[in-house]
Amino acid sequence: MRIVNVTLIVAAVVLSLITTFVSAQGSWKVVGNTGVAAMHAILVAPDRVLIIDKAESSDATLPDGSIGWSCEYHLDTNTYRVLPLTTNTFCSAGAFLGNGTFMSTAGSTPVLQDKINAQSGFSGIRLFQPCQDDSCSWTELPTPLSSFRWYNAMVTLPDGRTMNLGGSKVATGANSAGKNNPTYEIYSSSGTSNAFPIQFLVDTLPFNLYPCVQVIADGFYQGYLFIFANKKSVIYDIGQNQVIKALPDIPGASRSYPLTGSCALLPLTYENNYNPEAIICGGQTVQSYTSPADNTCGRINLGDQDPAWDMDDFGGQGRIMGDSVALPDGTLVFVNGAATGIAGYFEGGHYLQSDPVLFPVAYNMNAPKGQRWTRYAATTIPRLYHSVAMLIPDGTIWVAGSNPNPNPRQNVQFITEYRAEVFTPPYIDASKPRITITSFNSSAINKAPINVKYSAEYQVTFTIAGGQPGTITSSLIHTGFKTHSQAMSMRCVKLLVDKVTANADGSYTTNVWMPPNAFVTPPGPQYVFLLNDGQPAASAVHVLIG
Ligand SMILES: *[C@@H]1O[C@H](CO)[C@@H](O)[C@H](O)[C@H]1NC(C)=O
Ligand SMILES: *[C@@H]1O[C@H](CO)[C@@H](O)[C@H](O)[C@H]1NC(C)=O
Ligand SMILES: [Cu+2]
Repeated sequence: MRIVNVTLIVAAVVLSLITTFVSAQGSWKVVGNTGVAAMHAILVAPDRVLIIDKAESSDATLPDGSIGWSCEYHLDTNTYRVLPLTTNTFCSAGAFLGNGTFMSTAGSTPVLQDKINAQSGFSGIRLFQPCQDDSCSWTELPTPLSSFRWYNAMVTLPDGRTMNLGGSKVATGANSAGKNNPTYEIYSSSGTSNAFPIQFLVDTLPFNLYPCVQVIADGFYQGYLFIFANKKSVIYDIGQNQVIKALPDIPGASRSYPLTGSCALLPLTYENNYNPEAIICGGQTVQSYTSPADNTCGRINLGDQDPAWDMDDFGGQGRIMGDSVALPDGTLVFVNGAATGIAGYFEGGHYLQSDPVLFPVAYNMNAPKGQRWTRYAATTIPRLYHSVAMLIPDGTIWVAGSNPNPNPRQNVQFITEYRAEVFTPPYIDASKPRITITSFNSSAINKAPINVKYSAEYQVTFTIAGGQPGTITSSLIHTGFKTHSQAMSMRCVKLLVDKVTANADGSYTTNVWMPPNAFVTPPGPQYVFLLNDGQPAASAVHVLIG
């Protein structure tokens, strides 16, 4: 028995050394400190991430000595600026309005403690108008949501309004009929509209918090919404407030809080007329802190009249609370999360999740099944409940957060994590020349967004140090509002690129075509990436489409 064990251990060690060697792709670096725990985050300028925590203690102090629970993290200097708020943003949602103003909604109970004075955020609406200096701050609206929401979802709609979906009326470990808020509401410039009932959020109890909602780009159901929670999904018409089609249940685990999987739209491309496909990965079968996480993904083609789930594994590793990140080369990376347990805070003397999964996996949607996954290099920092990850304009992935402690803690197994890291995927290769975009349709590249229109063509000029351009590709990306393993409004659209011409000054010019309409990607701030032989340019161009 003992000999067998030793043999097994030796074999396991050798195997893991081989795996590490073969799979060491990409690299990790700790870059700074986020000030507040990064429970929610969104890119608001090429060099700025807006971070929203809940009202809780931290080192992020405002000039008056009080503690703030939101800040703007500066990617260029890796420093942060604390932003005052007056309502509790605990487990809230966010989306850009089509005009470029960011909107945060919902939250939780008042928090009144030393240096913190947070009012109830359950029906809060907060606006943030991004800026390029340090002048912008939150505006909290006097006219709130029509009802209380916690763990709600938001999405930017094709007409530029934002939709708010579901949630519970109180904070809870799992939803129930008495706590549920099975409604949605749409914010218009004249204030919030009424809430409409949605039976789907009754049918998906108790695991329907942070539902997934995506605008369908093209095909049979163009312009309708794909809404997913628990194991169920529907194609929904918010114009008529009705289900257009009920889709089959996803096989295997439940996928919504606290059995949290990750839901994303796969990259769209002009090459197949923006055929929309969604993917949902990981989750949990039982609401238990000792249960192994699910190692499956379901992919569904929403371009079909009868969409059906196509199952695959999740890169060989069960994972709960993974964060999805759409890269400009069309791969989808999943990072963060745990191999055991469920989402939630430390309770009853134990963490609700354990066995952090430290390596990202990349999904290539165009590879044959069985060859779609690549395992990337691991970090050393666990990123459990309440962590985030997002693509930033230099093509790397910014990773922050992790706080499974109801009150921030440092001397525990899974600390409240303030360190921000950057993961550099292997497509950034220091041995290959990298391109730098120098102008966009004759405008200099600024931090402020350049206005672009659907269906229009734009000139992009770039330089390339010590090399010739190879195959130039481009994509338009909304990097998403990231929270609780959700990537709200995240979108990646591969753009048509014309041939490259060499200029007399040694630079090069090509033209990129914006997508045809707001179903392919709703209006708002996004980034145009340009890639040379699959390697993204030194920085993407900030645009406001629509
Ligand atoms: C965008 O629209 C919202 C809602 O009407 C408004 O409050 C905000 O000021 C607008 N932002 C800009 C930049 O016009
Ligand atoms: C691109 O810039 C030119 C002038 O530099 C302008 O005439 C043209 O309208 C712009 N294209 C678009 C689609 O805005
Ligand atoms: Cu939460």
